Amino acid sequence: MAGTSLSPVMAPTAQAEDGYDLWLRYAQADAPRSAAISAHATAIVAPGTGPTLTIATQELQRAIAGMSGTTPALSATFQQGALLLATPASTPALPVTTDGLGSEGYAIRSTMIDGKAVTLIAANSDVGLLQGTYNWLRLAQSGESLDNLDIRSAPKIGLRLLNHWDNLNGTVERGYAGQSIWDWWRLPDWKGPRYADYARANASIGINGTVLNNVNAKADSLTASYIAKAAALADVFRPYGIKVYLSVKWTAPMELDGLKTADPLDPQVAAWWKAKADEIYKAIPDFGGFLVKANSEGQPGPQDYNRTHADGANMLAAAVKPHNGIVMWRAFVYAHDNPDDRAKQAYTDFKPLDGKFADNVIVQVKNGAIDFQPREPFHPLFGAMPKTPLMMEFQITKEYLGQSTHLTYLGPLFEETLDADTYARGKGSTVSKVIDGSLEGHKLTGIAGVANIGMDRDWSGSIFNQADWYAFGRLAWDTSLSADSIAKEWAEMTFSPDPKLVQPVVKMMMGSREAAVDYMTPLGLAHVMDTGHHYGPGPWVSDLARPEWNPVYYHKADANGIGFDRTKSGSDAVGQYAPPVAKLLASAKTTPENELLWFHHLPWDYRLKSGDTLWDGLIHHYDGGVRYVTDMQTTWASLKPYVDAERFAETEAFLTIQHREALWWRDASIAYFQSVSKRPLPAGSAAPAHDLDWYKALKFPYAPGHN
Ligand code: GCV
Repeated sequence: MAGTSLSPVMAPTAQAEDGYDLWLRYAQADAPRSAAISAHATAIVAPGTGPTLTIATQELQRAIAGMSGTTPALSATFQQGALLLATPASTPALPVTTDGLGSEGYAIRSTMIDGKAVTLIAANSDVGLLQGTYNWLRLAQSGESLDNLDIRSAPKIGLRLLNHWDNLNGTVERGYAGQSIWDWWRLPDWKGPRYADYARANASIGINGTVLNNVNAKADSLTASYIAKAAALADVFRPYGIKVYLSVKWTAPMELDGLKTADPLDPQVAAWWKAKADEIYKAIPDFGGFLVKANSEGQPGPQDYNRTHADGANMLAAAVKPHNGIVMWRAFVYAHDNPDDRAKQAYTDFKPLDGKFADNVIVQVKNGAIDFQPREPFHPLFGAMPKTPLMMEFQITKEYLGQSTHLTYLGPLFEETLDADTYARGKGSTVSKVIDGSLEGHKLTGIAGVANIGMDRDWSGSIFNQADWYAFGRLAWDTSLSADSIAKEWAEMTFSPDPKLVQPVVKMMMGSREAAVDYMTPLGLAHVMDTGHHYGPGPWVSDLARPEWNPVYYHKADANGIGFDRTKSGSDAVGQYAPPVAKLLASAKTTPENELLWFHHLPWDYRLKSGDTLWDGLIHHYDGGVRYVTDMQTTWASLKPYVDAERFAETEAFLTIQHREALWWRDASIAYFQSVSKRPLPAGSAAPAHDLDWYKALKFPYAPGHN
């Protein structure tokens, strides 16, 4: 019944604000909000006590207790103000239809039942009820009205996955939040509490699958012992509606069982994978399927046997098909012996394979054609393979965007790509419509984010990096959400709904990625990061074995100008886009200025829209990026009264690092480009603090995340 006092088991623990609770803090609300929450949750009525429903009801009790101080009881009967969870099976005469909600969607409605005003959360499944529960809690936490609710929500994208680049030895490739959270060594016997907390956080934002291991995979993850470990995790995640998937190494049949070949058309190879799939499904009946990085950056693959990516994917697809499994085949490929523009190679390899993939294969494409740069134009494969389901791969971990310490909110980056118009079927053919299947009528749909999660107490390496995980999940569930509204609800839940805090926080978040673009890679520059670890600037690097590993390959700066000519007079990468897009990109004048040097090599005197020369404009962007970080420092300092001491201090310290490093980026980049352009700095722009050799001499052999 309402008003039951807080049981010791459910009491929020008195712990430091170390970020462990993410956006699920359920801190005590102010009096009006607390009263509203109590009044709308006088009791909880749920249709059973299965594991998923138990998670939902315990989450409600814990949250409501935390926010209002009272724990609503579980009740079998309706009462005024109850929260009612129901499916058509549990409550045949539901006052709301669940048609169209699928197996994960939900409806929330304020309604009357038996003459009592209640809040109904309805869905077709327990997982849908859990999703509806999290939505209601989002409203309660962020201070939204709980009256007159009438919400319907169902995801358009089927596979909403995290990709962990976690290695079996506990390290994380491109991980900046500590060691892997998978304790492979002590699994399957020891399933620490963090696994359920991980599943809970993911479920709360609608993520429904996780690829446990690095795409640079070890064959060992397919041995019986590692399958048992993956199965143990699957058991923890299942009630949260989360499936597990594995990355596989192409040569696993050779490495594990001594087969002479990994040729996908060899019957023994196919039989090996079929037997392996059967073995996995015996241990994990709802196993999701395989993710494959093949013939990319030294990984083996079907091309080693003169077979195509489709040959490889289809062979694996046949192995998992009897179990309803899928194969996610990555299109992140570029070859050491291919002299063509790296940005063109994935399209060149995959476009001819359109229509050749089995129906349980989905091709996983990075948001841009190079590699998760601070800004990339959308990948030309989106819209170019109408007969093939394509899924998006975003990078949540910030390999190229300041790693753990820079505050660079990725919501705008995700949104920009999802909203980009491919023109594949005329205006309005957005990337979102490609990946949600609506453009070409595909049923198999997906989106993946390379996780930023590790053993750090705050999970993601910083409080603000949590927002990137959050934004990924929310956009995966509903690509029509705005980065701005997501930042707002994240800030409300992570800190407090007080507008005096939320408005400035959202403002600084929303401009922060653009600021990083400005101090790292303005005007469409890309991949000027230092070698290997990708931490900090290295635009001068020109001595690596493969041309496309060198930053000079990407910016092509010389005494006359800068930029990569990808028009017809250059690599003609623009020709890979649909004609209306290609036409715009063919001319510097019609190319969006923030992608200018991605597509064009231009003289230093080229006039930007601002009236600046390209050289002066470049410097002004570097200056603007640093200035933004200074402004974020000022804003954050003003928020001290509204933030707990721990999280305030961490963010303050990280902004100090970011400021120092933004300046380093600016100064090192200017020192280098000036050594090439020989031009004076525009009036008002300070000279770099050191000479170029000083920046070149900086080395970071122990920077994290680099295998
Ligand atoms: C997992 C980039 C990263 C690599 C990563 C690769 C990929 O090259 O630097 O660490 O490898 O992308 O996406 O496969």
